[in-house]
Amino acid sequence: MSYRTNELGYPTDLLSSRAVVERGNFALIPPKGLVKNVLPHFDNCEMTILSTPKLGAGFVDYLCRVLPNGGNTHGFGGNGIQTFIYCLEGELTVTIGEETHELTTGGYAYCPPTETLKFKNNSDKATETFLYKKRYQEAEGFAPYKVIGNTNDMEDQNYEGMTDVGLKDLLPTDLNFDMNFHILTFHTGASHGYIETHYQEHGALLLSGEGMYNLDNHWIPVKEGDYIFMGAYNLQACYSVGRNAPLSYLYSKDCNRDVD
Ligand code: UGY
Ligand code: MN
Repeated sequence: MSYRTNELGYPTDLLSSRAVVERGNFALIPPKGLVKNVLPHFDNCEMTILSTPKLGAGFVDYLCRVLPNGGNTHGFGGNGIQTFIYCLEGELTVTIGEETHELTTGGYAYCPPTETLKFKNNSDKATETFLYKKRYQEAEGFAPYKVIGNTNDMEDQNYEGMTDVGLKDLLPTDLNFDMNFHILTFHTGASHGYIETHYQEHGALLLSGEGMYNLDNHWIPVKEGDYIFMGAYNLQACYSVGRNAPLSYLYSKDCNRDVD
């Protein structure tokens, strides 16, 4: 059985869920309610679809558990679709164009819209990944390029002058890119300085910790493993209660482009 039961055999998670879905505005999706999907060309991969245009997002996020020998060797993205993969845990061999790269935990690869992203798990354990795709918004004179990195090798920068909030930019901040991935880390008691209200969208995966997130003026408890979609103009801010770890999340943000 893949769900928890009480002593009478009754499913304990049937009576309530922390999930909140306000289409086009925001969604909090805790791990309990997620389901696995089978998708073409993702062989031996357990796929979970998160944000999609049906929710109001201009991008698609997924969780992808790559079983040993599994992967996507056909190619994900391309033809105007840029892609990104983040290795949450484990090892993965990624190929973009002619070149191959080994990702370990914290490693990531950005694949420009002119190429496809291929990956394979050559290890003997499952590899947990987070995947993203979005149509690239062209701007004359600019073109994005492949980026490979590992967040464990990167220093936190002070976020908006706060010493207890750290920021990592995973992609270059130049105009060749129409989006970026970041990691924000709030130490115990730290918070945003104000409630953001902006046009840009986010898909955020909580990597560690716990806290309270203001989503459109609903203060919602959140913790490691939760996924949050924040649509355009969704009011947003959080603070960390960080009893065991800082509140840290990986998130995407569109940037550097005028409105169509
Ligand atoms: O970059 C951002 O907009 C980010 N500070 N938003 C967020 O954390 N909800
Ligand atoms: Mn924001």
